Formats: sequence, C-alpha cells, structure tokens
Amino acid sequence: MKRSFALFFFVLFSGIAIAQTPIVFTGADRRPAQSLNGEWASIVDPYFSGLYTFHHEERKDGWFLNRKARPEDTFPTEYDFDTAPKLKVPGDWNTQRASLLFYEGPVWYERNFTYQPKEHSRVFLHVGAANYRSFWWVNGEKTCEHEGGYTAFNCDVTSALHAGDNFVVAAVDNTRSEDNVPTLQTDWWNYGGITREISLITVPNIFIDRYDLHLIRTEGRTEDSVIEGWVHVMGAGAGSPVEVEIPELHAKTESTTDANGRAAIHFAVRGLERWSPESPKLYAVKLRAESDSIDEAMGFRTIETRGSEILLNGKPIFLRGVSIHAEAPYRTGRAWSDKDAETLLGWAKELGCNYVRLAHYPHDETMLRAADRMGILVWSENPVYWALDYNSPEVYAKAQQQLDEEIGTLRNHASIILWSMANETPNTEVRTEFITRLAEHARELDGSRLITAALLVRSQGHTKILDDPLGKALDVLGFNEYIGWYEGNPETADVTQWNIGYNKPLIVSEFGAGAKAGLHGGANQRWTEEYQANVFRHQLAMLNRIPQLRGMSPWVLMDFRSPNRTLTGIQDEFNRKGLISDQGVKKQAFFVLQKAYREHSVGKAE
Ligand code: GCB
Repeated sequence: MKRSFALFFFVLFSGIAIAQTPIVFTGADRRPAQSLNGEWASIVDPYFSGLYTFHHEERKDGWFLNRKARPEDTFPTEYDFDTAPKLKVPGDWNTQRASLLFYEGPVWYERNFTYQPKEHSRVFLHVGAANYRSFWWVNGEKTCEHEGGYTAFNCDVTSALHAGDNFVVAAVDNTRSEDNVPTLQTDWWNYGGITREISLITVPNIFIDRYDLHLIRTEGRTEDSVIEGWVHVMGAGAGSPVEVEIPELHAKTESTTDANGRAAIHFAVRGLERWSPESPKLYAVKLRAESDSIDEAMGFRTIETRGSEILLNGKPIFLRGVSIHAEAPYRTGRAWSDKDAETLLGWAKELGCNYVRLAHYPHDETMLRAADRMGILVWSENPVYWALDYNSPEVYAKAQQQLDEEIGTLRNHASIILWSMANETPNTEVRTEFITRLAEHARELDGSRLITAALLVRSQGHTKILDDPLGKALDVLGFNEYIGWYEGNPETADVTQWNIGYNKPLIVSEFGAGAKAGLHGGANQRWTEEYQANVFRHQLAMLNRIPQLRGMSPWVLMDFRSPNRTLTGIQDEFNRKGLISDQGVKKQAFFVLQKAYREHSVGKAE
C-alpha cells in the first residue's frame, strides 16, 4: 500500500481528528466577539505528562479531555482543572506567580463558557498571541496547533462547539529551541502564556477574511487620490459581489471575486485628507460581501523613497523615534491593553517622536490601533533576531509563516510604514539569501510599504563602515551601534567617521547606554543617569554628521526584563537602557533627547 493510502486508512479508522492549521484574519478586532479573557484554570506541566505517556507516545486520554474523577473509576485521575489555581488571560504567567518567573515549559489552561450557536455561521477562536507553541482543544476535540509567540491566529471551532456549556483547553509551551524563531539567545524575557486577548468570533459561512486597502503612490503629487487593493472572501467562488464604501467621502466601489475568492479594488476618491502624524485622520470604511460586512477605521497615506529621502505623502520626513518593547509600564510583563499602548506611545509623543520602532517582534493590534489614532509612524519587526539556523528550510518556513501572519493581520494600519525583516544578524551568505528571500516575499505581499532591517556595522580605526550585502535587499537601511557603551566612551563618538556603502535612506535603529533611574554621579561614571545623558549628547552630535540620516530610534523607551542582565542592585534582571524606568521614572537622557526632538536640532529639517 502506498504511504498516502496507509495514512488515509489510519486516519479513517483510528478516530484521530486532524487539527486544522489556523488561519490569518485582517480586522479580527472589528468583529462582534464573545470575549474569553478572564481567569483560566492552569496546571504547570514541566514534563508534558498531560500530553505524553510514560513511553512518550501522544495520549488519547490527555488532559485536554478535562476529565472529572468518578467514584466508580478503577484508576486515578491525576489532574483537575476545577481545583487548579487560576491565571489571568491575557497575561504572561511569569509575572503572575513568583514560582513561574523563570519557568520555561508547558502550562495547561482551561476555561468554561456558554455558547449559543447561530445558524449559517462559522466560529473561530481568535488568539491574539500565545508564546511560543500552543495546542487547542474545544470540548476535548483538537482544533489547532500554532507556532510563533507574537502573532494572532484563528482556529475554526465550529464543529467542536455545542449549545450550552462548553470548555476550551490549551497547552502553551514556551520552551526555547535552536530551530525556533526567535532562537535560543535573545535579550528579552521569554514570557510564556496566552499573552494577548482571546475571543470567539462568529462570521457568516461565506465571509471576508482578509483585505488590503491603501492609497497608491503618486511620486509627490497629492491632488489625485486612488485607493487600491483587494478583498478576499473565504468560501466565495468566482463572480461574488464585493463593495467598499467610505461614506464621509461619498465614495463607493463595487467589484467581483475571481476564482480564488479575491476581488480587486481600485477607485478614485475626492477630497481625501491624508493620514499623517500632524493629522491622523481615520475614515470609517465599510466592506461588504454576501451577507458579511466589516466596519473599519482606516487612514490613507503614501510612503516611498527618492534617493536618500523618505517621503510621507510625497514630502520628505525625518523620523524622530524611539524603540519600544511590548513590556507593560509599571507592572512589568507582556503589554496587551489599550492603557499599556497609550502609556507607551504617550511617552513617545511627550519625547517629541513622530515615529517608533516596535521591537523585536510584531506587537499587538491594540498597539497599532493606538498608533493609528495618535499619529505615530511605525517600524514593525519580524522576530528574525541574531543567529537563527539560516541553513534550515524549516526555520525559513517558520520565519515566513510569522511574516505572513504579521502582514496579514496588520496590513491595514496607516501607522506602519516599514516592515523590518531582521535584527543584528551575522553577515554570512546563507543569512543574506535567507533574509533576501524573506524581503522578496514581504514585497510580494505588500508593495505599498518599505522594507528594512537593523544591520551591524564594522570598524576600521575610527571609521564605521556599513557594507553588509543585505543592504541591497532593503529600501531603507537600519543599523545599530553602541559607541560609548559597548565600545569606547561617550567622547569616542566625536572622532567617529561614517562610511555608508549605499545611497539609500538610513535610520539608526539603536544606540544607547544603561542607567539606573535615581543613580547619580559623574558624566563618565557608568550606570549613572549622567553617563547615559552624556552618551546621548555625543551620539546626537555624531549622527547629525551622517548626510543620509533620515531617522533614529534609540534604545529604548522603557527598561525591560532580560535574564541576561544580572548586576545586583543595578540591573536585577532588567535591561536598564530605558529613557524611562519600568516604574515610569524619566531619566536625564529622556530630556536630552526631548530637547533635540522638540527643537529639531537632530536630523535634516523637514
Ligand atoms: C542590541 C539588540 C537589543 C538589545 C540591545 C542591548 O543591539 O538589538 O535587542 O537589547 O542591543 O541592550 O544590548
């Protein structure tokens, strides 16, 4: 018997349900939803014995059955979600329970809910993110598995649900591994758990799953506005009608799906106000297909390069930015709420930023909605960080899958202008091929934005050279450097020359220095606020001497947890390069940068 036949019979007769691959939605947060946020029962299972037998076979009676012990049982049931302690969802487990601060491994989650089915509809479990690998069952039936800790995914749970009482069980495993993206080494906390919001989304049988609407580039002309893109309708054949309407502009267009369920959109609009940091205008946009409709809130703007310029809506712009981790202000842990997003982006605005680099993985949709509203341009990043196994096709597939999910989910946010492919990767041929391929893939998915990456530079005496061959694949160059911190002293910046090997716009994606808030001393005494401020003064003067500098995002807005940072009394497992402490205390360097941004004394005048 051929192998495929054998597999077919095995599946047919073993009764094992093959879980579906989760799918990507655009605008999932615009759907009516039943929230599953709240308290979930949790069981910490370091040996994963809820999923594997003592001979490491996958269990048929795993903890996903949520079994209750009965008096007539002739065997023990050694787990019980009803008596297990709770964890808050969304939330990382590390900052919720002291014993889990450093925990890496599987944790089981369980939650009961009631559900009333609607006719002619499909139901998806929408997970904002679960780090890193997660397995999902509804009423004991496996519904999906997902890999990647920072992207949203949707599992079809329609057939597993029933009217009345239901339960969902998840096993979330944040074990680091060499062939994960990111890999073993990172400089941030490996927060585990269901870290972002979770809900049940109900859609009609035939529904809009993905769409892309953007303003076409006009090479500087702003009088004509043409919006183009596409709407994909899941379950539709050829010829199904699709409508896009912007009521405020009295603009409406109709199209029909092709054989792949995709309807091309192209329509001219009059009187469109372009989205920009000064005026972050969002329009209500209505999408309709069959019996489905979505109400979006979207901004329209163009982003392009011309020589070494970055043009927003046709005009040169300098990106006054800062890097941000998705770390929660005041309480630490993974950020997820509107309030977290508004606090972080509010600080960026106070600093004088028109731009942020959301490092080092895709942030959640809440953050992007806030950036859209607040008028902050965004660099969004794929977690291809440091030294992945660039030889491995499996690792490439994982990186591409995460990029597909990132772009697929976030592609309609006007705030995002840059897709970043990678951060500080080793300069080798396989790495260049790997990331060039990713960049090509990103361009195919979304030709309306710019592609970048944070590169490394090399030194020759006092000259820093940027000639990484990966620069060829990018529209905008990014690089990180730590003059005054990991090399030399603050004054080293004064004698540093720059040799940039490409005529492209350049963003200095990181520079910075560590300082403990409240620690004072001389301007050359490490870890003091004065030292950090001194590094910023010398850095800003130096960066201003790079002719093609078009932006910067110093490292980093707020102190964040990192297990690599062990200095007792100073770091205490926090990276202290924040301009603001994790408790919201502004350090001196914050005000140095704020002055430069407010006075526009850094970067080319716009
Ligand atoms: C870097 C990394 C960033 C680190 C930072 C540091 O170059 O890109 O993830 O946290 O340096 O503080 O060393």
